[in-house]
Amino acid sequence: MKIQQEQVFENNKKNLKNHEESYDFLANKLSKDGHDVSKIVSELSDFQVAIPSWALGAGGTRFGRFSFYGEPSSLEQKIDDIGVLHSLTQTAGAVSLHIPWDIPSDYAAIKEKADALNIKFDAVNSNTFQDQKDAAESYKYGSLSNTSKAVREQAIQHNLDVIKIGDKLGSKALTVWLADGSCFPGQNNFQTAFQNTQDSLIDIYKGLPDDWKLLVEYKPYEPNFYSTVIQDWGASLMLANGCGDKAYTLVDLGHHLPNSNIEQIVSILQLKGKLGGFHFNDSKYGDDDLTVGSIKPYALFLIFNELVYGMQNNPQNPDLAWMIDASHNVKDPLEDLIQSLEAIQEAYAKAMLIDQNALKAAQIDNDVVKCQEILQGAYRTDVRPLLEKARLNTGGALSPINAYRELNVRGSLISERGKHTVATGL
Ligand code: LRH
Ligand code: MN
Ligand code: MN
Repeated sequence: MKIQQEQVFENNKKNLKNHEESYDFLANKLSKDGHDVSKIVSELSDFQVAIPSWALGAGGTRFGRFSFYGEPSSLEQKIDDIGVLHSLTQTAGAVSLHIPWDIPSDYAAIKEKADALNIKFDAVNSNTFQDQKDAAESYKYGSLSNTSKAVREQAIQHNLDVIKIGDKLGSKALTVWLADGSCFPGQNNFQTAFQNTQDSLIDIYKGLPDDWKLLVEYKPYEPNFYSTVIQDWGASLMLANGCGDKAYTLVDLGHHLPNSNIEQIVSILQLKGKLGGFHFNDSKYGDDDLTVGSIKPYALFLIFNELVYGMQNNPQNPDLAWMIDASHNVKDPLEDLIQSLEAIQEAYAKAMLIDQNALKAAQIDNDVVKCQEILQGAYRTDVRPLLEKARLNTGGALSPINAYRELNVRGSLISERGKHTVATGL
């Protein structure tokens, strides 16, 4: 299934007039307020978010999984699905592979397919949280932190293998997320587990090509429910610092205890030049992996406010690896991803409307009310015409969800692939 540019073009026609009216109205108002609207639109077009290879099929919980028909059953088909997302949204120009779930069988063919669809290979993710078939050692009691040297060595070697795989595809970053921790008090020595993790990460770091980054992802709990070795940004930052300049912290929105101030974490990491990557999702309770912006859109906007500030004011921080890390239990995964991409763009656009100079002045004056007015003024603006314009300029759909449905993408995928297919992933 490949969406042709003409199909999108045709589909856009009926909504073009409506779009132009609402865009002109908004652009006019924003220009009067001193915004450079075409710059905002072009920043939106440039903003690309990686789709994880494990999110294209229906996810599940430990209580079960309900298949979504026509799921991709090979990496090739997953890239095709991302191609569909990208042709409609023009913001999904990258894929993030999870190894060994999605090891390419033919590198040249996969690369060729991705190139043809304008999709880049972003960070590669290692997996030492599941035992692999025929592996000599088990990760039941941890991987990089394990008390057994043989287990640690196997986990280190896996990460080095993942770097090699990513290198063949043009990836430039390795993301390490560890499930390592303990389920009961006394099970682990915290210091030994942390030190082992640091030493193992240093061994991996030594195998990192010069132009690569090591992204250390944290998470407070799950699958271990008493302690996790890399439980928060502080642990991640310490480990990254212990490795060197090419190691950074990766923030996953779902990996915080309730009510954590994620925007503050993001902000300070950028100040220190240590924010390397970002996983988008949303949550009500824990690491729920829900559609981005579906539960706490204002929090997402506040996070984007800090990200935009950081991108504009912190040259010491590198460009970030952006990725959606959501799971889909009841929705069509592609529709869910389209909604997530839209929510990300919306939060980004709104954050770009914040008048940073006025905000700074109000902060200096301690005009708390004004500060809030400035933020909420931007947040309350309906920026969707800007998103439409950004998509229109790059050949995308005015309304990706409507186009997806009207072009009967899922129906075509089902007739191509059959109903009962199962994608690899969580
Ligand atoms: C862990 C996580 C991490 C994994 C992915 C499958 O909860 O967020 O990024 O690699 O989920
Ligand atoms: Mn994640
Ligand atoms: Mn997660």
